[in-house]
Amino acid sequence: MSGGAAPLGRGAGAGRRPGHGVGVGAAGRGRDVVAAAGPDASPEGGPLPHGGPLPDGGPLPDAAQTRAAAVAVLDRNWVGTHTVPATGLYPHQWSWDSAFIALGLRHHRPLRAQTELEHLLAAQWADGRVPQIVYTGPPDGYSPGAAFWRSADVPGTPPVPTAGFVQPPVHALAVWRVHQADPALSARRGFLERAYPRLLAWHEYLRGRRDRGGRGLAAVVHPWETGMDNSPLWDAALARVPATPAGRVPRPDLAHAHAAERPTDKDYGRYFWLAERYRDHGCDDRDPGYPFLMEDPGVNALWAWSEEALAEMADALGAEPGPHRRRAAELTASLAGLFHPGLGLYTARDVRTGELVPRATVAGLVPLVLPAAPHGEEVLAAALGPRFLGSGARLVPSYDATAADLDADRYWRGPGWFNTTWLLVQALLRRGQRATADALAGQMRRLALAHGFPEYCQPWTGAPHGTRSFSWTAALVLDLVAAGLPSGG
Ligand code: 9WN
Repeated sequence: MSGGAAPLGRGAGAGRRPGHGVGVGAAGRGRDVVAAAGPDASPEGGPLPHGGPLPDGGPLPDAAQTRAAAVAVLDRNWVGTHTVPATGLYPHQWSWDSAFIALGLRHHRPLRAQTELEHLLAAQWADGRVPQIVYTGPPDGYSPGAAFWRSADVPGTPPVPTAGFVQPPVHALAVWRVHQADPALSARRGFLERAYPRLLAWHEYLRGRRDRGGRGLAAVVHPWETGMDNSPLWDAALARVPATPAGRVPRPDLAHAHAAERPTDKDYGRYFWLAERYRDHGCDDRDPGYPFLMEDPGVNALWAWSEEALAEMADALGAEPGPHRRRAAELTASLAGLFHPGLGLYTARDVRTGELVPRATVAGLVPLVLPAAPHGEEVLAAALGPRFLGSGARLVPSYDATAADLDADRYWRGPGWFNTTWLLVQALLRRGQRATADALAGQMRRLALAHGFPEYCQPWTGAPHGTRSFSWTAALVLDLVAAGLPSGG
């Protein structure tokens, strides 16, 4: 085990690398003591065997104590109709956050879980899109806010102000699991009956308006739509996008999180330019000159998984499940087009150039949630190998541990997130990899409780980053505890 500090000789915050087997007991050593490794270094012991253990994380905190702490976060962030991701940094309702939050809330307060999803779905646009953000908090609490989007000016928008973009379609999965948590309550309230047609329209929007590449996959029009804002997957495409000058881009986020952990001003200038262009074209997806169109493996895999959930719902409602099963299978098969043979995992395709982006990110592992994903064994090996868990990470790194431009502290360019780690736990369970799923679930529970449910962590030291009391961290930990993960916990 390496334990000493090793300066990296690059810019502060850039390129921090995992040490050999850093993991257990490394939490608390601090963010500057991660050992350096050369660009070609691979962690001691190489890739984990399938089902092999992650570093032992020490004793597991008590389940009842964990549950109580997670519930306290969710109760604090509940605002009567939905849960904010975090007070301060994210004071409105976010789309995929609410789906993850509902997955945890269902164990604690099923009525609240239903209400959470209903509040989001009530903000659906007439064209079927479920918006990235429903603005309900203070007008100047987040940027871009309701005044930026002026959604009321667009025909077919709901009475409540929303963003024009969307986020990954994990909602049908959430609705189905929330229903299953309390079918009697769901039946009494007509929860499933009311949600199902909205989910159909949502998936129809993706199919009808977003298959911009003609390959049967949805394209995103902004990094925010993937939920993985500053992932290295977007760098090359963003480089073609003009930037709104920094003076016109408010950054209230920097009052709540350290600038070294958030996207840069340069990124934000381009995010705003794209958002302004999209808004100024009436949020119409047919803008022919729009410069950013990407097929993301995470978004499309979650869509396929949600399509499977729609089939279950159709069955329960006496509707026809067959079309959903077919679409789930077609979507899953279409993911083959995003497989990068050199990296051995999925990546994004730039619809404008037709090229696959040669970067290994956690989005490329998300299709593992689909048992029939093409190249599944290879991608599983990548997940367990030196770029990800085989690096000794405690949460799945958001970016390739062996990449020269890894930044272990900055948002989606290295840190481990609890939702993507939870997704990998689900994938491992669906693939019979119980031991590894247990080990990851244990790390999630330890880090969440030790650090007050952080937004994300340095994956090798476990040092917490971003905001604290983050709702989906609490909700997904609650889900693990309810599912008895890790085994015997
Ligand atoms: C932009 C709310 C959201 C998450 C995203 C995460 C972050 C927003 C931001 O916070 O994105 O949507 O301001 O950075 O990247 O996944 O949904 O928690």
